[in-house]
Amino acid sequence: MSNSAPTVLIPGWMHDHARCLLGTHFNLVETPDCDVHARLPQEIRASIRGVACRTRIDRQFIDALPNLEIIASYGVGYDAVDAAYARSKNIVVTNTPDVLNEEVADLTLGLLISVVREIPKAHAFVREGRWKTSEYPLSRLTLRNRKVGIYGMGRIGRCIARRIEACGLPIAYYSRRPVTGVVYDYFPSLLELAHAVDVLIAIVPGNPSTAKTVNADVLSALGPEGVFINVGRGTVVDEGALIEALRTGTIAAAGLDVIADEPNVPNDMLALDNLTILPHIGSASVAIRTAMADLLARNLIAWFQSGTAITPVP
Ligand code: A2R
Repeated sequence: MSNSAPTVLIPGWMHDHARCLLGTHFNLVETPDCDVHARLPQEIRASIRGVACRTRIDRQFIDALPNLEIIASYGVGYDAVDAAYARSKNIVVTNTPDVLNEEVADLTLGLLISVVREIPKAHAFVREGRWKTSEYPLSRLTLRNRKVGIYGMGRIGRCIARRIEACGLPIAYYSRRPVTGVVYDYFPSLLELAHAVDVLIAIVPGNPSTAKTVNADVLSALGPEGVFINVGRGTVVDEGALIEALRTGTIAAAGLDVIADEPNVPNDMLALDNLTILPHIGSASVAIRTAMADLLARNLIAWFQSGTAITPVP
């Protein structure tokens, strides 16, 4: 790489496809973590104009890089990046939206059906050789005659809704404002939505405005036949309230692809028979993670070629 190429820092893990693509356009500096103050001398820090990351990026990190122009974050959720502080310093933040919409929606439908029809338990039943001696018990729950509420009718929420429509189920949603062109019933609060449905799917970003919004009141409104699915961010849920609701039958069952403190699953969650937990695999296929890596790298390339990023966050 020529000396005149911009320098891009990769703090911590990065997808190999992104690293290869970035290596053909930029001088790369790699560190094992975000402690750039301790890891890099001042002249190297001053040379860094871009960051490609999947780690927490806080004020201290941003302040350590005086000539930083762009932070390209891997994933659609960018709650790990202090985007407001970056904006205040005229640093662009990009994420990787859209390329993962259908993949996350596929996983959501799979998780919903798994929870309701007990697919993981039925699989374990066969594996354990129990089919030879007994029939698997009928599932207490069914998807039939349910109404599905979607908390967050954004890019992924709309892809989930299309799949729910194909299941023949009515849909309602809550976001802070009705979405133009979306025909499903709109509710102006999460609590009202929860009262009106018996499946609630959360697909909102993790940030202070959504923190612990799925709380005891919302779960109680969902009701004893209620099923809760979370494929957005774990911070959206009051996990203590969810555990209690599942333990006491306030709701019937839940499926989580995300928890608040990944990968540390609370023991109280693991003990619940009516909770299915996945290890945050919504977008986790080889093809889609490569597409996300590609978009991350193309954001940095576009920025340094034209001064405009492809997918800056709002
Ligand atoms: O409220 P709006 O009109 O901004 O609608 C967005 C909604 N949303 C909220 N709804 C209620 N209360 C809030 N405090 C709130 N904050 C955001 O979530 C919009 O309908 C939806 C987010 O849609 P998108 O920005 O298109 O995100 P996308 O690509 O669907 O991904 C959603 C999240 C990511 O942020 C990751 O955390 C996860 O899924 O992968």
